[in-house]
Amino acid sequence: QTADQITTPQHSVEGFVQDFLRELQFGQGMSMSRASTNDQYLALARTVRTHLMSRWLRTLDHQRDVQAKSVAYLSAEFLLGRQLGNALLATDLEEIVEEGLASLGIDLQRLRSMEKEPGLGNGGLGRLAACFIDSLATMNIPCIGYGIRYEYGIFRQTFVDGWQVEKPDAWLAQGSPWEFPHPEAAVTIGFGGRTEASTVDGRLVTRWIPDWQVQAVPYNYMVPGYHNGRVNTLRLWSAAATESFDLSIFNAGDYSAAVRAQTAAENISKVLYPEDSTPQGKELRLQQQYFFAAASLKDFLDNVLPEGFDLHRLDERIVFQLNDTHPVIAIPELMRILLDEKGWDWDEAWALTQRCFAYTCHTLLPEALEVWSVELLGRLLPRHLEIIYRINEDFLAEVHTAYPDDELRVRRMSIIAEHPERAVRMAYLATVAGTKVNGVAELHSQLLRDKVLQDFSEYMPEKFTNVTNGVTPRRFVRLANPRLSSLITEAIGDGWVTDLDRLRELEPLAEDAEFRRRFREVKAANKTRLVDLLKVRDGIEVSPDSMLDVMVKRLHEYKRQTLKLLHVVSLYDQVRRGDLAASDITPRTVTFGAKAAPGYKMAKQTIGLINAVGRTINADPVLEGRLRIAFPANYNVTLAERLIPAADLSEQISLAGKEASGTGNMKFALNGALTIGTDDGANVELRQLVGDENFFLFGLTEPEVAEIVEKGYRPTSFYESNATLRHALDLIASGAFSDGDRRTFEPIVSNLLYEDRFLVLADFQAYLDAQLVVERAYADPDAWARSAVLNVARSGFFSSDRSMRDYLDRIWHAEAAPVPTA
Ligand code: 26W
Repeated sequence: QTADQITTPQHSVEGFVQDFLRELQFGQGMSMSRASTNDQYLALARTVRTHLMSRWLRTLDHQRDVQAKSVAYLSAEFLLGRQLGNALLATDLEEIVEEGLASLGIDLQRLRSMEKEPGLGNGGLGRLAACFIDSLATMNIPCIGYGIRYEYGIFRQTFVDGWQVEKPDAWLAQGSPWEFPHPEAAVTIGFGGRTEASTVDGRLVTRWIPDWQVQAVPYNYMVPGYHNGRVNTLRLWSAAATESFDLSIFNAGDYSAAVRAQTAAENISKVLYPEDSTPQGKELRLQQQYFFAAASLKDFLDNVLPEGFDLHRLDERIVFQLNDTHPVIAIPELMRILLDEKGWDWDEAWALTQRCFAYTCHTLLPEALEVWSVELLGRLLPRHLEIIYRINEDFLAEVHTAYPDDELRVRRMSIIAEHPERAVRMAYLATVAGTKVNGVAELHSQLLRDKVLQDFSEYMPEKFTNVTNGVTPRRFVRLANPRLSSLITEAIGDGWVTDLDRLRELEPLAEDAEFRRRFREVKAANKTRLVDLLKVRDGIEVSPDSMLDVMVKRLHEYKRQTLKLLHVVSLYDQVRRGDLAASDITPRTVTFGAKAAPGYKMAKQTIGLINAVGRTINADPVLEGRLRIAFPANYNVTLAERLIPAADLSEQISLAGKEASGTGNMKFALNGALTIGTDDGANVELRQLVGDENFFLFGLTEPEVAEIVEKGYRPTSFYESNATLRHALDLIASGAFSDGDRRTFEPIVSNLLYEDRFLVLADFQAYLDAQLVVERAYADPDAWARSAVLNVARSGFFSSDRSMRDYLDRIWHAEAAPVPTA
């Protein structure tokens, strides 16, 4: 039976109600009267997904028929967010479903709130992957996302006495209607063991004999394009014990050992590593990386490519995009397949491999660049280590020829680091093997070329390029901000949802008083919606009449949540001292959302401090109605979708030269918040687009930072010369926020005073000054609204559709393949 013969469900209220009731009874096994809200949600999800199914099958058939080039996006993280809303949007079912459910006395919003978001990512990198696959589907580009189906995603954050306590995220526990397991399509992945060289017909052949294996079971997810009939696939791998492995032990009579082996195998996809930017070098993490990289390659070569396909032309059919270094082990894996399994010679295999991969770097922090010790890599993947050695040997010989008198340079460029231990530099491997290396914002790409990978960019400048990040307007405007979406659509039509540059057409409306009034109404309504949510979700009371000042992102020193906090503490301190009348403070709610990596001490301390300051300030009657801190726990995609549309002020205050891009910055601007920010990451491009007068810039520039650090930075000099700063720091040190206990936050204070790697103290005064400019601007709500409208109108560049266009033009060279509608 072909996809065309499959009947599509009816796109009508009556049809939907029938399908829903059928799912509830025959799928879920529940009558209307006995069904729980979760039963109803599951039945709804299954009903909605049937609408995507025929498109999915048709997409697959079409792919097989036209054989267009595909993009394989390899990523250890896909931070998808909830699926239901997106599926309703893609299928244009929102209104039908809302009406149909209402006729049964069911509230759609209530069912939506049942969905646990798949938190299969840490932050920016994982969310970017999710935005990219959304855009590719919407742009009709054949793409398959490959990753890991973690049984536990990013931990659920709770606060106990203001300190972060992590709880497991059992996102699969209540059923997962959006995934399709395919145990019959599992592939076997080997680990450990040894290699064996022999001569066959006068040729040297090497074989890898692994000593243990696991099964990789694919789980498919639908990635629907917006209103275009395409549904791409996201394939996430889950680990399971191999049958033969179990059986051998079982036959030996040790049943318990067999079960233990099963558990060991399943550990590989058990949990997402919650470290963001600080690789731990853990063996299990390398297992995860090889597990999904190898399964994905094998899947593509054996199952996606048509039978009998000539592998020499592989690069005409696929490009493997490496999302940071996590999947880079796929490079020696492809070499191994071509050399050891297909019998190619080295040059042939290497030439092809170099055409099939491209690498995106997402960081600038030297400590975030992943290395794997030779000892570990050799133990877990002995054949891959041999291949990496050979790649390095050939490459260094080439470099030596190019720079015969520069032995130092040759050593610097080695894929194998010698100190502090012998280790493989994954970023170097990716750079040497890939067609292209890209940074994620103009400044970041420049710094990659000039600093992090300088030797490489000098040797092969043509490989280096930039693709500035973007975010999907479907989820982050259309779904998250229905009121703003309606206002925009009313003004310029709905074409902006897939062509975000058209937001430019709003520019003249910034001068239209009536439009500004309605824009402010939208913002106010979004705030009220958020205030209601925070009350129910966290028991936090927020005034809808204050400026909503928002800093949401992972907790990291370079992002400088402490700078934001010092601003709040100094306002509080000035009021306490009588230097500032509380009535002169612009009413603000400073809202934080941030998870700290569980092992990151300083970050967890900072969370404790934010909550402690919040407890004190929020209880102070003098500041009532003037200054509040809100710190809802467990910031995630779902909360972001509510918070961002309500924000007035977006905090993007990383130390210049440290934030590769940022993507939250884009989401806020598109939802009409103004940004206070440093000249860092994509802020640079944002400010150029929206105009200096609509952006609150402050702080050192990257070259200034480099110079200060070069000369020797002394944070105490700022402490000594700035009384406001001194008072704020002293107040924290005095125990004012820790029941008089001076030790509680001592590590934060001494870190700032004696180390301050990210120049918080150096930028403090500039930040305070900029906040005064913010207050003056906010005092004129109509002028503020004009700037906010201009931010929306001029940020269309930050659509991930545009990012995809750039990747297609500069790196992938793939084309749209529209799926014919039935
Ligand atoms: C544990 C090792 C490790 C190392 C780096 C884990 C995760 C990383 C990521 C590269 C960190 C990350 O998410 N980087 C962010 O990527 C976003 C998307 O490009 C950028 O917008 C952020 O600026 C960057 O910090």
